[in-house]
Amino acid sequence: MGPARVVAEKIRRMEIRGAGRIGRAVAGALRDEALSYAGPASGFEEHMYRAAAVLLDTRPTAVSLRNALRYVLMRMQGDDLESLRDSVVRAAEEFIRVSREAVERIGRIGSGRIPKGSVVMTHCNSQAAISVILHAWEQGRVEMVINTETRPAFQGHITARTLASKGVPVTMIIDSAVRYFMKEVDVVVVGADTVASNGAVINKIGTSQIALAANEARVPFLVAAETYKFSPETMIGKLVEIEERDPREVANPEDFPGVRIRNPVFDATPPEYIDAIVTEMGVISPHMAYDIIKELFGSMHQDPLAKIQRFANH
Ligand code: RI2
Repeated sequence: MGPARVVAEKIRRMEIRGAGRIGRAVAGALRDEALSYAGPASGFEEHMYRAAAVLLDTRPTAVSLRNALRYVLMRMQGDDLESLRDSVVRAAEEFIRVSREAVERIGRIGSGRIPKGSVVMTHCNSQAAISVILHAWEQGRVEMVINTETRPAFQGHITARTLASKGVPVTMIIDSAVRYFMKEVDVVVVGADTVASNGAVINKIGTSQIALAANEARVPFLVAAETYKFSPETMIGKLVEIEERDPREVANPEDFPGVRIRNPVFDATPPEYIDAIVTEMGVISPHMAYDIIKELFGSMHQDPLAKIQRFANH
């Protein structure tokens, strides 16, 4: 099995998860495919598009996956095998480096938005949100973090352990206790899988309910998102597909005869409920999402995704 298939399987099984990690893993898989390719130069581009198609078909919601593929394949160029391969390796490594730096920068920028002595609520497991919280913690701004366990995959457990290992006081709650605790919260910080051009944020299921509860209690709601989580597709009216995973992640259907179990894993929080999105380029209002996408993707002459999809369909 080639590197792309191995990584695709891990992403599908959620062994590799989290929008940023998925993007970096995808870029790394393309780099490894390029390095292990042993055919003629004339077959290199097709080989890379086929590898990208294998990766594309894993998780549909997080645009970081598609933007990582775009980033690398847009930069694929050369007259011979060596230069083609070099261009892919260079682009993939650049994406990985830029992505890591973005998470760090978001932490530094976002921490300024956490008032001193804050109780911070977070949901699921977001490296970008954790970066904000840890930078704020180092600056003495965080009194406590309340985090949700995040059913059904319990990624909140990772968040709780990560924060506790850094000495941050953490209280873990069940997802449905969010409104009960909101009166104790000063600010909510969550991550994003995709930011749509209208400023809506698609993140782990339950995020929109937290935003509603925060709005009701007048608690600021911040999203930490690298700019490669902004979706160019949504500029032309495409809706973000919400992944629905195996119901057995929720409960064993055999224990519930006659019951349909559903497991959507993301939801959309409308821009009206979001106070700010912290990106590595700065803090923006969700209503500026369109401008960011236009700036980043407006000059894209040909979207490599269309070509990847052709290989995915064959
Ligand atoms: P970072 C995760 O999705 C969560 O929804 C999280 O908020 C988001 O990705 C962003 O995570 P999943 O892959 O990129 O766990 O900030 O379904 O780490």
